[in-house]
Amino acid sequence: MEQVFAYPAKWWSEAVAVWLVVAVVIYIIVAVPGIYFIMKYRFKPGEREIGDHENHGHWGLEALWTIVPTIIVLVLATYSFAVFKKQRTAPPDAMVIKVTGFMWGWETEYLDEQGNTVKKVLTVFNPTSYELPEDQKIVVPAGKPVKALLTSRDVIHSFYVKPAMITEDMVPGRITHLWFQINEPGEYWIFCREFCGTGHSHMFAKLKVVPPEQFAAWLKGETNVANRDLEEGQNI
Ligand SMILES: [Cu+2]
Repeated sequence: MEQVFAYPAKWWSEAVAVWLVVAVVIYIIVAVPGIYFIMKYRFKPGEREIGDHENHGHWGLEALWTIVPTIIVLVLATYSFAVFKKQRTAPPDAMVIKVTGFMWGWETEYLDEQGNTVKKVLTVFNPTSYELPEDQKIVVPAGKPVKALLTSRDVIHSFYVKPAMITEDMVPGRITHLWFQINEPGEYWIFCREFCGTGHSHMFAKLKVVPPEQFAAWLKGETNVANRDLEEGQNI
């Protein structure tokens, strides 16, 4: 079976491929005869001048080029709406986090089923580096859907999970949401995707995707690699 790297990235990539193929095929069908007809029927003095001939159209052709594009539009619209619904609706077993953006950083809360915060990660502003200490990384389990509730403390930010190809505005006073799933453990970028002031270019976070057992241990605080690293870092 094909190994899927991330959702909804997979569906976006498929949708782009579908639209691209349809667009290129239509372009060729329209442009090639178009160029041919421009050449063949171009104006030549004494030939095919006004009044030379009369054309009453062709009902079959008219019907064909009305019905076929209508079908294409309906198919694309239905397919695209299905993709939209899938990427918008988090699977029921999704783990929930809440991310609050601020000038300039992120506060990530891990919520239990009752909506209580069980762990918090604060990613603070660093204008001089694109590295992050371990305990400022947003940790999530690999192969599990994650629903992120989003808001902001000041201006509008945007939470962009690069490997999952998904972004959503963080608006003060409002909770927006997105969901993603990354199947391959690793470290990935998160960026703010809405210009939010002079620190915007350093408003990033790292998404650390780990195997589920490792995530469970991290959440319980059994292996808080994070704090240990920070202490070591502070000693340097
Ligand atoms: Cu921002």
